[in-house]
Amino acid sequence: MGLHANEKGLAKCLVFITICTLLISADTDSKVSSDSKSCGAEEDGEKSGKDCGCSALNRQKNEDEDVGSASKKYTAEFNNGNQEENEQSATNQFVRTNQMAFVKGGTFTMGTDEPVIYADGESPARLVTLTSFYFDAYETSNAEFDLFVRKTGYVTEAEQFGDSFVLESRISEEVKKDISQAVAAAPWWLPVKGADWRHPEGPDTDINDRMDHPVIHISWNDASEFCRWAGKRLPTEAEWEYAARGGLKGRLHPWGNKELPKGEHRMNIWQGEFPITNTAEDGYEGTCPVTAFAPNGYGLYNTVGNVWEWTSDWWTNRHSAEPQENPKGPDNGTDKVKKGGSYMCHKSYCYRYRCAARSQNSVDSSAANLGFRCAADKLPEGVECTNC
Ligand SMILES: [Ca+2]
Ligand SMILES: [Ca+2]
Repeated sequence: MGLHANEKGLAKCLVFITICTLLISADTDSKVSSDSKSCGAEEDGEKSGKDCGCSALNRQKNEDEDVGSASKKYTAEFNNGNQEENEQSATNQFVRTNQMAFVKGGTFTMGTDEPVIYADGESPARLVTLTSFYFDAYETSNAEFDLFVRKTGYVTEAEQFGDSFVLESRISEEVKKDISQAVAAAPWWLPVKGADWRHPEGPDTDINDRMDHPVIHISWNDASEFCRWAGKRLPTEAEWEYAARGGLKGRLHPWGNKELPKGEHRMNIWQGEFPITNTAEDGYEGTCPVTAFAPNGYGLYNTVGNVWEWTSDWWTNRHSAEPQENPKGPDNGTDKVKKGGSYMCHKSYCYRYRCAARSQNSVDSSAANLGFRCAADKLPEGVECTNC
């Protein structure tokens, strides 16, 4: 029961009006209000500090739910030890993308003294010294996550909660008509029942033709569990940023300062008017294969853009300007830091596809633009090093 062209136009107008209304009304919310103030701190008066809803997707706390308990993390089948059949059926038809690059330690300037989104804690610039580490060359793909699930029976938090956030324009009309709530500060996000890593836009979608795309709808807890299984760990924020900078000093992006060097797209972000039109000039409306676009100086693909990537650090937006060695973030907190921005980022709403940019979510949050990659102190057995 599709909408006619005129109705579609009307629907778009209504969506836009609703968004404007909600954005204005969201100013009464203290969090959004403080973010909005950051817009005033921008040098060029662009709208880039508007909250894109990046951090608005935290799950509501429900004391009655015990989703995170260990017994629920793995299917009953696996809890009962019946895993042989699943391991045998593990698919080998996809080229493994679990390679890691050796990132030689050193001292770099983390953050920036020219923050674009001040409230995110992008400043101050501080000298950080890191020990050498290994870093996944690619975002974790659906194929890699599928292997993990087949071998362990792991059940993600989105599957346990029964829903996850999806961009409104990517949801089918059929699924959309059953959704009544939205995120006040970011109404283009809708909670979709049955959306999870296997069903990225809801129960009527699948990943069959996206096995080489990054796995999405992955919570911080899920990502940590995967990395541990792979003999790896999540990177610290400092490691992520050092790796993403690829050896360049003080640049906006992993390749330099220009968003389109020589007119060439170097990452998967949003072109057009967010969230109404997505022209996909970079070739991708949603996620792209983890191998797409040129790598940075350290041989790392899609650090900025494509999907946000979890780090191990708890969130704070206050940092000391003093030099630090192997910083790991605050001892505790409510949210974890994510880096890199995603295919939904546009300069007008979410100018966060910069090395120094950052955002946060709670550990059980998941969304259609949130993934991860792992780091390691030692190269795990069976993992190829791309530059050793
Ligand atoms: Ca794109
Ligand atoms: Ca990324």
